[in-house]
Amino acid sequence: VKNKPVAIATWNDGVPANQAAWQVLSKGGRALDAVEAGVRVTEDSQNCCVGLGGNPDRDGIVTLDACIMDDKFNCGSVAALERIKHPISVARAVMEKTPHVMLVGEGAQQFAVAQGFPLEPQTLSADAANAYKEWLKTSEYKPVVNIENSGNQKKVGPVGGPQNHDTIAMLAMDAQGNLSGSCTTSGMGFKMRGRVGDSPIIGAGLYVDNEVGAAAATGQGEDVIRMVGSHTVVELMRQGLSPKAACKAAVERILKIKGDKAARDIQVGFIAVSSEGEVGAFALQKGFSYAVCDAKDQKQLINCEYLL
Ligand code: SD4
Repeated sequence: VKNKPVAIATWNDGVPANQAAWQVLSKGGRALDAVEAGVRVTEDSQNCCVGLGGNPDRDGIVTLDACIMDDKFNCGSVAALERIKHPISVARAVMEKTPHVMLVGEGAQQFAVAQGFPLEPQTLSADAANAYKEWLKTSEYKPVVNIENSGNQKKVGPVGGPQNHDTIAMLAMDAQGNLSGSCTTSGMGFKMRGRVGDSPIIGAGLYVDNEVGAAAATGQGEDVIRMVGSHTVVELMRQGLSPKAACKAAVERILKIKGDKAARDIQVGFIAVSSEGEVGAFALQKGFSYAVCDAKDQKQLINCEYLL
């Protein structure tokens, strides 16, 4: 018997996001609608590191990445999108209303505006403005391991932003047993202008194969891209691994590629759900939390197991 409906999302922000997803899932709605509605909550919250409230690039401009994938291999993505509040919904519009999978930069913004998304002012949230001011003192790009213990948000990071991660990824299975996933981020703070991470890359930040399962990533995007993280997790599940074991094996691969020493400077976390509705996750380092929501309990927040 499948455990459905179910939603799993990254970090502490996954809890309120899951609850918005649950509004859709508990009424028999589609997983696709649930994962969009869920992460829109996080994109909306100005004091969080996702969406327009997130940290800017090193030129002081917030650029957003997002992608979405449904149960039929339909997918849509935007990268380096500026001044649009809900990149996840633009990604969905790319999926549903264009012949393409991915739009970037100016073209993505043009498309969003043509679709009726309001163009927001180019400003920084108070937290991001402070963080940027601090960062300018050294202007050193040095990402720090993402940490967020449940119930105890540590103010760590290159510049002490409100939380030192900037992504939410969500996977859901609906009452029909279909899977979908979403991922949205402002990317690594103080990145080079034009830098795109794993989050909007189908296969890296997110992958869904309805017959096998779905996976998503958070953490150092460059290291997720080079081993095509989320697709790797799904393929490991296809070989029979449980969601947690598949996430762990993918993290082990990152450790092998990076080597012991360099791996200590990064964080990567994967979440996964199987086609049976079993959920699991694994992280490289301590401090990754994820949220699970099902009929039993809609507010589970779990400190993820880790390798190092
Ligand atoms: C990126 N994967 O842009 C994102 C960052 C992230 O929590 O997940 N932060 O590389």
